[in-house]
Amino acid sequence: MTDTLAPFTPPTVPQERRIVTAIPGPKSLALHARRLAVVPVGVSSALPVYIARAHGAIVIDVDGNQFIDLGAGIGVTTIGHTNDAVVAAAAEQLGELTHAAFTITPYEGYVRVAELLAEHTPGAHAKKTVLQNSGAEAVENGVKIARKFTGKNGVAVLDHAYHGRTNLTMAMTFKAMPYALGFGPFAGDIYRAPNSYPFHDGLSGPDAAKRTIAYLEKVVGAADLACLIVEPIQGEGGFQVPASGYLPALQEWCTANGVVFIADEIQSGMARTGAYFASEHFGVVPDLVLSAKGIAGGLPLAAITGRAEIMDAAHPGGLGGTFGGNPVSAAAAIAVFEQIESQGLLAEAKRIENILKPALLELQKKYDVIGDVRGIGAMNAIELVLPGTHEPNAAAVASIAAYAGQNGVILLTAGTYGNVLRFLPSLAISDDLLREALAILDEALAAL
Ligand code: PLZ
Repeated sequence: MTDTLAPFTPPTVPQERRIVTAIPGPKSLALHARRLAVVPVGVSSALPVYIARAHGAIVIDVDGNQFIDLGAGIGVTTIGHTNDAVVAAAAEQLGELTHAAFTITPYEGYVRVAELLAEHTPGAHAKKTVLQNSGAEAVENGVKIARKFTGKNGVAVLDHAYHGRTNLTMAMTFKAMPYALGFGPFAGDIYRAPNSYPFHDGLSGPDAAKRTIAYLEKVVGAADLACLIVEPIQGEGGFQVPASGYLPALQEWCTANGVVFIADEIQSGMARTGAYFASEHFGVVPDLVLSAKGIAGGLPLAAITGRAEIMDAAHPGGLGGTFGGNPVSAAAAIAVFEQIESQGLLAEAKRIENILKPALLELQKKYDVIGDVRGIGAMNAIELVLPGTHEPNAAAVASIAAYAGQNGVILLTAGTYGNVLRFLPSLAISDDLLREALAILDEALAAL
């Protein structure tokens, strides 16, 4: 064993699109054949090109194809793939302390992440944070804490919500296929209420909130509700941006009725929308904020951050987990916060919106399959319809996503009806790469 580590030099990844084989290429096809023998079909891949490395906004597959990544690993590598500062912080931490189990012997990184979240989540009140490994675990723990604090059981969620794949979170997620079908029995005491979906319901924020609240009061009643959990901008469900005034009205009702108001910011948070958390755009200060995905630049980490008095409701030993707040993930998260500040990354989300939004609105004028353009910052989407209607057009979405993949652009779909294309590029994407990807989208629309 040597006592010094060789300095780690990340491989260079030119920030350009380059397709050199059929998609998938021969090496990807060979890997796919191996995978089919040992990985169950339940785990599927939208674009089965096998990725070798990535940096910034470009991923390279094993055949040497370079893709413009508009998905960022489902909104995870928000500050860019293999961000240098994240890689350096994680590499250094890996050699110092890889694991200790915070519930056995604590370490500073966990505490520092909690301090940073207290500072950057909405509201100036005293806050505390529990760290976990995945978004679904953050949701699970948010619900646990809200139940313990209120002494109540009911959990309210919204139509089109996505909260995860564990038993509780499957029950909280709207879309049964593929997330829940056949995987029951499911957790009880979950109540689903209509959301605000301006393109389809045409309701003002206050009217949509009135409908949500009336529903919750009738089907369960605030006296039995521990929490209401909302995604400020819905993710998997289709990037629904609620009408103005909707979320504040829900929050007000929660506060007046002893219901913990939880923002699932797992997809919308951590600089994605040009604010640390999307709640800020809507003027709400959630009791609990859930983060994951973008928080650690690609390493697994999730957090439940909330009002100190709510977070302290759980008794000592009531919260935890072996890996939660792992030192390497925590070091990466600290680097992510540092990068957001030092590189002014919140403004980068706005820069992306300023290119994406007008371009998508132009495409909407050109192609009548685009029913709606919506989103904030680097979290935008188009909803595809049968022309002249509000009926979902999943076939068009599938064919556009496939065309994009064939032409070197990773483009994610979403939506309860599979008829939404979402744009979640990393904040590191250049104007030129973004415009190039939009040109491919234009071609894909023309080819329909
Ligand atoms: N809440 C708002 O977006 C994860 C799911 C990908 P985990 N979304 C991507 C898939 O097909 O499994 C998500 C989310 C919101 C919770 C979650 C769950 O986060 O880290 O996937 O558990």
